[in-house]
Amino acid sequence: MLNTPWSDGVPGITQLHIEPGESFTYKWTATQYGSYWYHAHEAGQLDDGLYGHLLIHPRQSLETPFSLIASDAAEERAMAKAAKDPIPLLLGDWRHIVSEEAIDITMAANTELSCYDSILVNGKGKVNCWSAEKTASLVTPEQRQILTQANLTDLTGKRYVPTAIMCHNMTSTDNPAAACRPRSSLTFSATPAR
Ligand SMILES: [Cu+2]
Repeated sequence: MLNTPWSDGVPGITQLHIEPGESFTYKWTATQYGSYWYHAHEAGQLDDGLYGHLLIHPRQSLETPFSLIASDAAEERAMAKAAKDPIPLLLGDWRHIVSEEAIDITMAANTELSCYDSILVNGKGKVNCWSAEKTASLVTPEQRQILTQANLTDLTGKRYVPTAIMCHNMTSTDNPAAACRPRSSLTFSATPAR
């Protein structure tokens, strides 16, 4: 983003928000070519799917190094074609709730919601929701023992150890209620990128 930081897309820092119904054209001089991704920097919009693949082609005149590693002309042509028309592979994770709901759950639970429902490959994925019975049938004897100690019978629907147990194990005072009491905290949403 050399000399064009206002197209780096951080609302409130390098540009104004793009309001609903508005559009904004990003213009910058690309100094590197290759495969990149674009993504939102506003609250949970990335979580909600605002990202995609961005391909910057090299100059036509740029010499490629393929001849140095190809064993014949056909292989060199194949490499040139792959560089020119790559097939993007974009992996993402996806929650079946919108980011605002995830933030509400995080605030209510006082712990980050680390649960995702699907893995997406180029925006497509599969939903595989196990029944409570199937989840229960997969609890190991070791997990069963931990659950029993806390007077519980099952892992959560997403095969998590229930919070009550985690709180119990976090305290040395053997007082789960004390370990789990709400603490005042500053919560903000951060989006990992790059
Ligand atoms: Cu970013």
